[in-house]
Amino acid sequence: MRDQLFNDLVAVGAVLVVVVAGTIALTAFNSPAEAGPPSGAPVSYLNLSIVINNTYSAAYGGSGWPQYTPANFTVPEGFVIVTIHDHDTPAGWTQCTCAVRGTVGGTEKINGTSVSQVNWKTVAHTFTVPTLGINVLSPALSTVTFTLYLGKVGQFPWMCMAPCGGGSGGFGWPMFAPGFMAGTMTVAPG
Ligand SMILES: [Cu+2]
Repeated sequence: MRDQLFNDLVAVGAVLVVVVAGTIALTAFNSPAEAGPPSGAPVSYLNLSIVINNTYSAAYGGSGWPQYTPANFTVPEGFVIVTIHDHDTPAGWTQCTCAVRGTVGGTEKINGTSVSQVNWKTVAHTFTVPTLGINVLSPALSTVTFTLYLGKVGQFPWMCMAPCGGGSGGFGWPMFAPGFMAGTMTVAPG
């Protein structure tokens, strides 16, 4: 009887240790300090710019339209550190939930400061890959960096979800236009 009670207590203790250790491990993984790739891991780099393309202003009645350059690109599997140089102004996107998703650590750095949530008033564009659960917010006139872990090869469409186009509410061209606010990220074997 007494031995059974002792064994039960040991079992309960073991479960508690596992739960506490797991919580500590998860907390460590989510902390901004762990937002980059592990030290020593192979890393690739991807540089994107969001520029104002004036070529299309006459045809579409605007004073230049924002364009991701490049919009179609290839990166190897594994850890990729992405930089976005955003040269545009805010989109005025009041409906933005503005939560960073799908990056290593669930964060992005805006001009060197790590955040998991972004002020909607600053947001000009997003880099969103629905099939990979990636959502990064790009504030106006900023430099954004974040780390992705890409675990499978293939072609993954990305798009900008901020209303950065013309038309009512800003959801007109070039929103979702391939080569401007949409494209394909190809993940090649590492
Ligand atoms: Cu956009």
